[in-house]
Amino acid sequence: MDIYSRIHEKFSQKRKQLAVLVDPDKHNLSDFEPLAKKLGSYPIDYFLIGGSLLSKDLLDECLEAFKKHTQIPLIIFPGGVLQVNEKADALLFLSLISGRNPDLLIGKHVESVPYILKAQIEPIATGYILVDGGSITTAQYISNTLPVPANKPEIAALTAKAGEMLGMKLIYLDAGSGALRSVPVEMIKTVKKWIDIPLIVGGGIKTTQDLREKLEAGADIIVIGTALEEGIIRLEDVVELFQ
Ligand code: 1GP
Repeated sequence: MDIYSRIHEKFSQKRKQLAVLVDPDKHNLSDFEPLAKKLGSYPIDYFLIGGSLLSKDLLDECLEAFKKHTQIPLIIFPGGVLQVNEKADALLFLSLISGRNPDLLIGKHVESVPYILKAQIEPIATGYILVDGGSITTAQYISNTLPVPANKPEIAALTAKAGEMLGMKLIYLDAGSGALRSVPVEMIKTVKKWIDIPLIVGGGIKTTQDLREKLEAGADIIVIGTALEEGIIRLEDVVELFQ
């Protein structure tokens, strides 16, 4: 079964899904094997691997270790064309629909086609909406776009609906990695009312209480990275919310 079918099947069954973000840039080469073994022992639905800016060129080694030590699907969360890699199972084919940067709406996609075909990985069309999380994140800076203001849920909802109408298969509301404030519950509830496709929420989630509120508000898939990496939240407590 392809990865999107798997996502959609669980979504149809109203089962909440957990994706753990692994940013290769935040680790050293020797970290990957033990990290993959450790994380791979938990009931995680997907690994999202990538980042807005990779300064160390360790994506390939990271994917290699996770592929070797886990059965959990590996989905690339790309910051650019160079992050297409055949060791992954799928790739979020992100269109930054909250922004007005044509390169991130279609330009990079055109450039990446030969690499995706060669790598034979599944592109999953995703409407990516950056939400203001209280500070400028790497994603905002690198994408050179304005995020949706946190107190404007209706902008996020219409943007998400437009993405769905354009044929996108997922909507991702992201406050950006390490955001000061996560996506507001009110915005999740509003977006959820407007769309019929799975909703991913991530960025700045630091407590299980916050995570639970996101799930209750309507998030179908939660992405968490920084709080796990920094030991602010325990993976044991996170996975419990998805059982
Ligand atoms: C970032 O949504 C992801 O794009 C995860 O964010 O690292 O803040 O958990 P965190």
